[in-house]
Amino acid sequence: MQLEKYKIDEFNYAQQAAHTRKFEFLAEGLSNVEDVLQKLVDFQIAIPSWALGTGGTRFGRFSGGGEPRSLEEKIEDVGLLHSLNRSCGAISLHIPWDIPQDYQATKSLAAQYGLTFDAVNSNTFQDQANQQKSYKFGSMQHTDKAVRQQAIDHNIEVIKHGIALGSESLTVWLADGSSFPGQLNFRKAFQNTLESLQEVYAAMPDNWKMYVEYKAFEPNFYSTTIGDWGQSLLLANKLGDKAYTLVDLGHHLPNANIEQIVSLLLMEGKLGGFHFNDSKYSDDDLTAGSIKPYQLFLIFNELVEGMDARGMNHATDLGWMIDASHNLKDPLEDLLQSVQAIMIAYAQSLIVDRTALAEAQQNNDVARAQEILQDAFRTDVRALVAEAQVRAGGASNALQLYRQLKVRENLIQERGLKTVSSGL
Ligand code: LRH
Ligand code: MN
Ligand code: MN
Repeated sequence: MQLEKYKIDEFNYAQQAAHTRKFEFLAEGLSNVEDVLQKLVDFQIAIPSWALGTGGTRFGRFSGGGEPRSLEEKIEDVGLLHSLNRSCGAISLHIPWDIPQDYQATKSLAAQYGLTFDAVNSNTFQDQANQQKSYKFGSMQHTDKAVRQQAIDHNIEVIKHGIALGSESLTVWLADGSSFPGQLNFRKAFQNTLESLQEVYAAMPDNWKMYVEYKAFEPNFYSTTIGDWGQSLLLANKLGDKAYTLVDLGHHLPNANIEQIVSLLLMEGKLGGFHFNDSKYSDDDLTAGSIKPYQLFLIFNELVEGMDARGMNHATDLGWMIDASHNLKDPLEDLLQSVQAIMIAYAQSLIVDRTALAEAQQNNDVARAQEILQDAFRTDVRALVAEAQVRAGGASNALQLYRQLKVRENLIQERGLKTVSSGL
């Protein structure tokens, strides 16, 4: 489905009076509006190719219809999202769920929609049909060198796909671990993982980054070999300058202080990227900002503070991605909501009075420090985000326009009601 620009312009025109009123009221109270707007325009969040179809749980899956049936249709879906909000200009592929057949054609299709290829993701947590060795007892940690080699070769293959598409990073998430005490020698598992990663690292071009993603538990329930940011950082440090820790918001034990983790990883120059989602219990993969919006804001507050302190470019120096799953909602609607929640948290963190906050911290003025943060968090910045997206060529309310244009109904017409997208 093509989304013509005039439809966005017509929509914005109809909304203009109401939007301008809200924006001007908000802008009046801010000292750095133009700077914030430019940062919001520049900020892009990658969409994972596996989040475009209905996910599921191990108990069931209820397809919503009109799901993308191919990589081309996935690119088309991300293109739709990007033309609506101008904030998701990249797609992230999971191999072998999505294998490009013709690199040039895939690249030029993406370019038509203004999309680039973000991190490529390897998959050694499932056995594929034509696979020689099984990952049942792990991949890079495995006791059998042949299994480890298979995992290494797969990752090198993924890098090759990425190079051909113009990606510049590899995300490695391993399901490796153990489900029962005694099953694993922790030290050997870690050493095997390190050695395997070293071989993959050596195959990466110099301008590439490796993101080492950690996760506390699942699918293993006793130990995970890269289970927390300490284990990931240890690996990243041993691997070298091109290796970083990747934070997925759903991968922590309950009540973890993720904003503090972010701050220290930034301090060490070892924060690589993000997988955004939200959760009530653990890796629920819910819409970003839907359960704990204050936490999302506090994380962005540390990101902005830490990146500014190191002179980093917010838009380009870290990898930003959504990693979510949709069991109930239309995946495209859900992704629009996630992007918006991320943009709102980012905008709020950009309007924090940093000088006043530093002063309050220096003076141990706890109440004042809290007020400063909550002032920003309680500011309704939606018109600011909308203004940035309109300036970038998007709609002032992407979700509303998505519904108005009956995008899902059109996709069902085109693709059918019973479609199944590859992924989780
Ligand atoms: C693991 C994870 C990881 C995978 C994705 C499908 O829970 O977050 O990033 O690649 O989900
Ligand atoms: Mn993830
Ligand atoms: Mn996850």
